[in-house]
Amino acid sequence: MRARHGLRLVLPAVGLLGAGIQLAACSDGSGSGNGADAGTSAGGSGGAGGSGGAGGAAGCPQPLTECDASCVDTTADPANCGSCGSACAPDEVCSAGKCALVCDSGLTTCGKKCVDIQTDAANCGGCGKDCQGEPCLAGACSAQSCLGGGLGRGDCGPSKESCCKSALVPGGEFFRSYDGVTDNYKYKSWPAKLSDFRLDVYEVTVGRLRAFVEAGKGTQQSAPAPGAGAHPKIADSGWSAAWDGSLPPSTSALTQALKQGGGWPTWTDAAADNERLAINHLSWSVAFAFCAWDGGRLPTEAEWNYAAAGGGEQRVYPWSQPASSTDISADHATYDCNGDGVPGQNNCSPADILPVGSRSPKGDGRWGHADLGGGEWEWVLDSHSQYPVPCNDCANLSPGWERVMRGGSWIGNATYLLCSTRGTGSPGAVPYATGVRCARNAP
Ligand SMILES: [Ca+2]
Ligand SMILES: [Ca+2]
Repeated sequence: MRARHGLRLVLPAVGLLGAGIQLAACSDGSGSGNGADAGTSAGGSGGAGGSGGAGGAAGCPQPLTECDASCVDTTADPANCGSCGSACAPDEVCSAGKCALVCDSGLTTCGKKCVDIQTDAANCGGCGKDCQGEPCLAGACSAQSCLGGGLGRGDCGPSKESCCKSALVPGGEFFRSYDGVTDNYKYKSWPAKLSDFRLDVYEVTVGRLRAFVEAGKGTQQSAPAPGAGAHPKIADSGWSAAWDGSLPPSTSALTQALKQGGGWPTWTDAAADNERLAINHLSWSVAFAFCAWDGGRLPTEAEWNYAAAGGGEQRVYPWSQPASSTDISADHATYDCNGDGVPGQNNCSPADILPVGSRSPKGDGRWGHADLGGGEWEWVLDSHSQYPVPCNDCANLSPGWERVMRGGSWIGNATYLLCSTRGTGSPGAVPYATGVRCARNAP
């Protein structure tokens, strides 16, 4: 509650009007400090704590190099071979950063480029086989956590597809925490502009997190490299070495944390019946480390809100059609302990936690994302404070605040599932109805 009290002190008047201060009790059941606060921190003027994005000034994502305002691969681009402007002769290729008549051993000639088809996402397993935003690992398009498929990795949703499937979210403009219809969210106070990005269709499953745990990740010894998991257009948004200590000291401590608390953890020490359930009891730090390891990153709060609201459609719920529809039922989402068909706060049990995508396609968002409303709360990158204004690919990275989670959960009521609702928790906590969904950079 410390953050909220501090927050109330800095809220500008427009925030009070727009958000209609509503300090919801932590009745969602997702753990201490995890109550959705329904926009309490949505500030209006970008005062203390705001940290806008750099808006494209942060350069090219690794390993690309900026040459004449374009991002190029200087190891393979015959027009910029080894360095910007170093063009190869017409009959030469660019192999490992050097002009040559033939590609080096181990590389494949794709057009005029020498590429490693084991790892090149535009030529994965063969020339022209584009991974459409997924990484290329061992010649196959797949995020790390779904490599090889199997339970909770290759069998998600109604069509039993890759649990790592991601969908493109076309950039645009919208208003954060606005739907024009529901209480607290009728004011266009917080505009935002976003670039294209990709967002995983499903919440991270137990099966996917198991791949992470089995790889020895998520501990202090295996902390992400500084800068890992950064948003490509937001400076200093990657992992900080200062956070290493917030990770569990060992794998056994990590798995113990996944099981602690008063709720119903989905993690099991051995792969069993839960692999397709969303992982919960997840700390923000482990969620960040997971997404970075998986070739992605945490979505920013603006990105998450944008995907849920259908961008400029400003949907009330992710599935709302028309956008102003307040229709919600057990067909759309798991919430209010309805997963076993018997809803209500007196009827909650582990049977109410269903596999990811169980309410698809009826509950999907505009771009096909499942469980944006309900399922588990989802951590995002941002600190929980005022919304940054202006917001061009922005995130609030202020240290010392709690972190934001969005979307409500299987146990909470419908209010928490509104696209506009914000929740919060301290980064080291393991709130028992909170997991994560990873974002990825657009190709
Ligand atoms: Ca129930
Ligand atoms: Ca969710």
